[in-house]
Amino acid sequence: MSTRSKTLVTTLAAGGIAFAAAIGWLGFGTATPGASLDVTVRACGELPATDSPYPGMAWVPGATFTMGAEGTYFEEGPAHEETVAGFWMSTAEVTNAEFGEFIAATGYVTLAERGIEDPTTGEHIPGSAVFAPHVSEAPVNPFASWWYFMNEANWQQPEGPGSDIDDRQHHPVVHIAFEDALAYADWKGQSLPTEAQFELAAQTSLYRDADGNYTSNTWQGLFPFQHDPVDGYTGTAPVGCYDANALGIYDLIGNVWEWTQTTYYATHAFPDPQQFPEGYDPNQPGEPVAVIKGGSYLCAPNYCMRYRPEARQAQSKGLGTSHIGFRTVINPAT
Ligand SMILES: [Ca+2]
Ligand SMILES: [Ca+2]
Repeated sequence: MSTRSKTLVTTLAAGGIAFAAAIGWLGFGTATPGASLDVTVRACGELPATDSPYPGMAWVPGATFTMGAEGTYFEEGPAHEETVAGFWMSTAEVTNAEFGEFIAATGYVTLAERGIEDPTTGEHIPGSAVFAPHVSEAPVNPFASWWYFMNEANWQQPEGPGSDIDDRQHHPVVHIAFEDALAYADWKGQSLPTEAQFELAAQTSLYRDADGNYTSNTWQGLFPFQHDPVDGYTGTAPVGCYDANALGIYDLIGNVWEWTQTTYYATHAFPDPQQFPEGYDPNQPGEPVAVIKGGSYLCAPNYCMRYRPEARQAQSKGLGTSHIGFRTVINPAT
């Protein structure tokens, strides 16, 4: 363990509730998470132009649909009727190139670069959560033993110092905290999707097609030990590598999880959300949490079947990771 990581562990042990809740479930150390990433066997072209007044955006017609599901994961229930007005949605996840334009225009510094504040000491610790695949089949912590807080990991060096995005300009940007995604959306004059908007837009997005072909970037093999690049990628893929859905929108399922603006509660029928205005996740009570949607390249049938439109997960607003990105929407004036 590096000196800096030892410092971080010590700091965490003495830290306040919010800081501990934000990253307390992470491991620490000098993992080499980039070792198995980016086995590229699939060629990806430029995304086709959209028939839209907004470049790169597709129209999602308003609808009343069944949101949520029952019988898979508790937090997806209850299934219920939801009505969403029509809106424009980016056909792709925000890429490193696009996020770089935002940074160049504004000088914005992401939360991972500024660092997570330890409320006890006031120290800001730059870094983010990085996935590090396990190398043995020894029993593992069912929640998080493959996640590490990597000092100085951020969107420009996704696996920490020494890594870069030179060859990933068209990959989705990662290590984006909730406030970073909001800042980008504001700069564009757009919004983050709500959970209901995302779920409606993803109704025809598939994990595999009727013939069994992979139509999104997920994990094949036994998570987290064995990762076979059957779908072409073991890390993030450039946006738009897989089939668009019926609306012409890519990667709503898989590649990276995506932030929504919706506050997370542990069920669609949470009894008293007003009591928890910052959301409630029983795995990290007290931590402000938002809903992320769509699953990622780390979702496998044996562990996380969240490559489905109704799947949802809580994410600490104050922490990006190496498998969470976002896209934006435009809501027509009503
Ligand atoms: Ca994959
Ligand atoms: Ca996605």
